[in-house]
This record gives sequence, C-alpha cells and structure tokens, in this order.
Amino acid sequence: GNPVITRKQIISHQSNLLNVSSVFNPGAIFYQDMYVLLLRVQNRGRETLIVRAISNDGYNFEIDSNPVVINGLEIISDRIYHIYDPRITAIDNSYYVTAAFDIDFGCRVGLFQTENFKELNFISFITDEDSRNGVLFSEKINNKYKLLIRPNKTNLENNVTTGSTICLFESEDLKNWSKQKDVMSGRLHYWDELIGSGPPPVKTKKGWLHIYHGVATHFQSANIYQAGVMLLDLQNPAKVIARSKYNILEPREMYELTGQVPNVVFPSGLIVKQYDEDGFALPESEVKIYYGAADTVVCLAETTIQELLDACFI
Ligand code: BMA
Repeated sequence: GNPVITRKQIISHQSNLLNVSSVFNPGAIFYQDMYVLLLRVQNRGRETLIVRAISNDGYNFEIDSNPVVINGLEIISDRIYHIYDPRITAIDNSYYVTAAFDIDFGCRVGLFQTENFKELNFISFITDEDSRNGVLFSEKINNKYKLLIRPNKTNLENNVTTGSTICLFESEDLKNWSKQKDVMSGRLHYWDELIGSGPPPVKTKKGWLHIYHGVATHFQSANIYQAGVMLLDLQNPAKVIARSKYNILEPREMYELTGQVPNVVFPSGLIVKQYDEDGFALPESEVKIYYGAADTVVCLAETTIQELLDACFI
C-alpha cells in the first residue's frame, strides 16, 4: 500500500497548504491509542510546514487542515527559514520533538515540548555547531537526558552541509547540552559513508536499538540514502555493541527512486507495539517504520524487534 501518504491527501483552505509539492520525513508516536505523525510538508513556495496526521490502524491517516503551531521562537535571534525532519520522543508522560532548523549560519537542532502535537513549544538549541538529525532517548541514563546528534562537517557540491559522525550529548535540564562522546562514524566506500540518526532509539534487553541513515556518495550522478541499524549499550550509549554490515532498506520502488530528490529512503518515525512492564521492547513486537521516500512521499516499512536485532549482527 505504499506510499501511505502523498501530497494529494493534504487538503486545506489555507493558502500556504493549497496543492502542496511534497510530504515526507515524518516523526511518529503511538499516543492515546492512535498513530500520530508529524509530517514535513513543502508547499509551492518551498516553505516548510509541520502538519499532524492521525490514524487508528497506522495505514490510513487523517491529516489536519492547519499546520502545527510553533511557539517560543522569539527568543531565537537568528532568522529561521525552515524547521523540518521532526522526531518524537516520549519520556514518561511528557512528549518532546527534535527538528532541524535552517538559519543564516547553517543548520541547528532544536528541541520542543508538546502537549498534543498541535503546538510545539521551543525549549533549546542543542548546540551552536552546524548539525542535524538530533534524537532524544526515551529515558534519563545515569540521571541525565541523552541525545544523539550529527554535526555537519562536510560541504557537498550543492552547498548542503552534512556529516559522517553521530555524537552523544547530555543534559540535566533539557536546556543546556554538552557533548559527551563520538559514537559512530561513516564507512568510506560502502553504503553508509555519511550517516545520521533515524528515529529515536528503542530500549531492548540487548541494548538501545537504533535505525540510522547512511549515504553512499561514490556514484556518478546521485547519492543513495539507505537505512541500517545499530545496537548501543544500555548504560553507556556511546558504546556501539553491533552495527549492520548491510542496509535494511534501500531505494528500489519507483516512489523511492524518483521524486524531488531521487534515490532516498529516510526513516524518521518508528512505532513499537509491545513493551514489557520495565519498558523494554519485546523481541516479537511488531515495528512500524515511517520514512520519507525521494523527499516526496511518506512510506511505511514493517518488521519486528527481533529482525532488527538480528540485522545488527549480520
Ligand atoms: C538530508 C536531509 C533530509 C533529506 C535528505 C535527502 O540531508 O536534508 O531532510 O531527506 O537530505 O534529500
């Protein structure tokens, strides 16, 4: 049934959401018995809006006709052009969203709190360093909030900044963040030369299971965005226990191969159905992975925790 969401499903009377160009890279969470997505919508002015979508079954989505309201940006002195690629994390009963901000000086990762996914309240920038792909862990580890982020140190030919190392940051209050360690770097010549976090990590008995995207840049005409998986130590998530040698998802279908940006699968939302009483995802649990395809549509891939764990060790 892919794609699960296309631009034609965005229906609104608001001029900035009329006949939009694309919808992709959503954040996802299971909230009040509903699948909730925060969609990245691009209109024909190439402006970016975040729009909420809800579903009872994870396949058929009802999409709001107004964009999510973003509060608290007045404390930022930089001019903001786009806020995009939202990722959603629940910590106990509080909900947080990380997103990339395009500003004059490059890119930043911002953190928001939300009550109902209709409004986002800005908390902080994680770092002043150019960066993207920030994801918050779903609980404190050793009494601190933890977050993975990917600094942008590489300049691509088209002036897009990107990077090849995912780092661990920590904070006591969600406002002031400091770098703890580098976690993982890209593998030159293979599928994941440049890398960045996908959806927030999932707690399993074996470790933090984390899907990331990798970009192969050694092709003549296009970079290929794929997805793989890693396992991080539960107590020390800067330590990589295992990492998939092979990708687990790559552009193959027409809607992944062609679009605004060809050859892209970009997982950003993940929903696990079953956890045990201590909050560990069950190995047999179904997993839904929401991903942007070709920066044009939203797609869904399904698997289980066990399959993802196995992929880490192959
Ligand atoms: C990355 C990010 C993503 C995008 C991808 C492919 O650098 O900007 O938002 O989906 O490129 O264009």
